[in-house]
Amino acid sequence: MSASDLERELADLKQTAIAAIATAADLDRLEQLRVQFLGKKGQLSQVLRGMGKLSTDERPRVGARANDVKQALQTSLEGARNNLEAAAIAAQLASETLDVTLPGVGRPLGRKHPLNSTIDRMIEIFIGLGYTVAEGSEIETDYYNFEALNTPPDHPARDMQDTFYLPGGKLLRTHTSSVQIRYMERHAPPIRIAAPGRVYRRDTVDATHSAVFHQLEILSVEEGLSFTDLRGTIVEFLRQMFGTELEVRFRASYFPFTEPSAEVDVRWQGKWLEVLGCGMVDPNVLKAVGYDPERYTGFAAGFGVERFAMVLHRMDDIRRLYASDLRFLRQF
Ligand code: 2NL
Repeated sequence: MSASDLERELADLKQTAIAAIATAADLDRLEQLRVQFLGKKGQLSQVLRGMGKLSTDERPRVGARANDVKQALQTSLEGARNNLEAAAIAAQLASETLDVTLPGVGRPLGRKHPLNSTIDRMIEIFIGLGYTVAEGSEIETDYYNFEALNTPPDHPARDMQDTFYLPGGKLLRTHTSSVQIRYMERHAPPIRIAAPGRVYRRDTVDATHSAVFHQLEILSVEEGLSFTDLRGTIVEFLRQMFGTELEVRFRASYFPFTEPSAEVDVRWQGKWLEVLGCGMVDPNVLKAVGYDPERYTGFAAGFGVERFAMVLHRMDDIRRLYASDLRFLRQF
């Protein structure tokens, strides 16, 4: 092949290659074209192989032309690659575009159930009075629910606290006193604890009774505690709960685990309303957990959480608290 034939071939190669590169639809196709034209066995190499037969004065000229073609193709390939990459990014951006002006998906905030907010309010007050929160299992043994609380099997108070019995002698706790018994077994006096939680009674359900309800009990044991300390604690708690001007009345009562015992009423909307029971811890209870009743005295009180929630929010029926009716619950 003559030098001019080779030069024509180079010119043709340049033209076809640039046309093909310009129409490449993607990067894979572009790589194919690069191999086809510039690869080791590509078309440019083939043309260069024909240069061996040229004379020494023709060779540099044709060689320079070949280099020009090579550079033109490289420039063209690079430009095409840049364009295709930019187009790919633009396409991805377009397909993933978010319209930030669209209205969002509403995620309404929940709120505390009125029973939990009542428990929280009660606990806050007792924490302010130096109490620690203690919790425990809803499944208990007869010992921790009754016997350690001075309530042996034949005790008449068992009738009022009949509960749900489980296989293996277990039962559902009738008060959170069992948590306090377990706490005393593990801690030496002085102690001050508040035990909130769910409790159970075998009870017929009506507007003011539920077989499942909530209680908060407090217990304080140390040297020298008297009924005065109990009274001061209860009055302070009730004033923080209901208001500073509150009238409070203590009436003598009976519980198996306290002696003496009292029930407490508050003057609320013109009527005396019973809100809790309390008393000095019976020495038998202290003995059962290994405390020395000659050295230590204690007081305890039990509050019905539903009772407090109903009085504070003027609810007419305890069952509303368990019905999960948002039209009702959203009010609190
Ligand atoms: C009520 C009021 C009360 C207690 C609970 C208690 C707990 C221990 C020791 C002594 Cl560990 N007492 N709790 C005391 C008096 C009243 O609850 O109406 N209960 C049926």
